[in-house]
Amino acid sequence: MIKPDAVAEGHTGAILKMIEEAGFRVVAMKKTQLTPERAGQFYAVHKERPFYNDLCDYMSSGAIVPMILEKENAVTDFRTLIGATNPANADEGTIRKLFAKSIEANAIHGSDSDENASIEGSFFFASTEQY
Ligand code: DGI
Repeated sequence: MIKPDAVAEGHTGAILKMIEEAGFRVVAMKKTQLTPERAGQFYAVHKERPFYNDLCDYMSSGAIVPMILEKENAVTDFRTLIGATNPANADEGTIRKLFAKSIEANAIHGSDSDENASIEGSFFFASTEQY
């Protein structure tokens, strides 16, 4: 998911180019916006964290571009491509190093397991939107 800061600043195309050049196939993609309630559902795992309310406000502050991506070792390879959560710790050449503004407005989300990728894919896309 390309996050509100990166979409608002016009980085969607550049990020998509990096994703495709890294060998990922786009199975589904759209532009949409979350309500704070839906952002809260998406990040429910962080409900008890001190940054949860700010995260929900930020994630619903503008348009996002969710995608389902396919590749061998997709979860691991995508997390390598996006870099560390805090852009200050992200490796050179990663999406977060290039485009993230802060630990919260960090440009992009990637699922952390195959199981969560499936859950998060279904959160945004019907099966008839996946090709
Ligand atoms: O999987 P990640 O997005 O790399 O990281 P995560 O699942 O640990 O956290 C989800 C999001 O929550 C992260 O992209 C940005 C936000 N976040 C995580 N840790 C902090 C944070 N936001 C703030 N303000 N402070 C944090 O320590």
